[in-house]
Amino acid sequence: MPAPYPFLYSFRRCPYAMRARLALAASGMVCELREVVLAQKPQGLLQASPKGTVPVLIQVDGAVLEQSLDIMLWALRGNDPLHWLPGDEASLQDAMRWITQCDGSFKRQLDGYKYPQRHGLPDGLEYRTQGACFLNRLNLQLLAHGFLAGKYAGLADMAIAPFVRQFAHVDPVWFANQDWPALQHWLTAFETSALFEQVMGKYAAWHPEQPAVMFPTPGPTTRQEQVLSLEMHAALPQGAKVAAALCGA
Ligand SMILES: N[C@@H](CCC(=O)N[C@@H](CS)C(=O)NCC(=O)O)C(=O)O
Repeated sequence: MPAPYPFLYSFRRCPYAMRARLALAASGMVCELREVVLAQKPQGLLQASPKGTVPVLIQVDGAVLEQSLDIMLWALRGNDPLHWLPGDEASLQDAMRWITQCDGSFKRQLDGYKYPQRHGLPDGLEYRTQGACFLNRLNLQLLAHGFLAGKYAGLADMAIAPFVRQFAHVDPVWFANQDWPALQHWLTAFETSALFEQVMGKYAAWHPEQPAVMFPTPGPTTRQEQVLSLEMHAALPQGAKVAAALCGA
């Protein structure tokens, strides 16, 4: 008999798992959440996806999605009430370019900044400087448009914000002191959103005997989230709006 719901193997603090949960919560596609301890991965996860990373989503027919972006696209193609999916091919390619940069060079810089000792370095400052280039570009895009996706938050914003959050949290004082008003505002709006709260619930590590934990838990209505998006745009700092105008937004 097929499973009644997809299973999502997830890890609360993993930015890839966060982006998957964000899309699932936005879409309302219900699944059974299995919180993973990375040091003790469940057999079911490794059988479905031997590469052993999270998130992994197992659909009711047994098909396996083992990349966070694929899980986002699957959820949003199933239901996209917040219109996160880009409306045309060119916008989708734009979003994919941002996400590819985030998952490639920026993720390496983030890891080097967080864990310099793994690279034999006394500190992560060189990686921080490199990562700041990507953040500068994000800030300019946000100044010009409000969101990476344009006027409202979309796929690129939600795929990338969890990684920017990690970068900011390495040294919050340094991050706050950078001249990135739009980026700082965007990140604060993300971290204080009802949607973020909804996807950051804490769960004990999954074990096979436990009752199913369903995700998403009831959260903000579509309408509330849309209002939030509007507020996020309207609340851009004055300087950012002027700069956005100058950039031709
Ligand atoms: N390309 C994968 C990357 C996922 C990934 O690297 N997840 C990390 C956690 S943030 C992981 O599971 N690492 C395996 C481990 O630490 O054992 C995706 O987009 O889903």
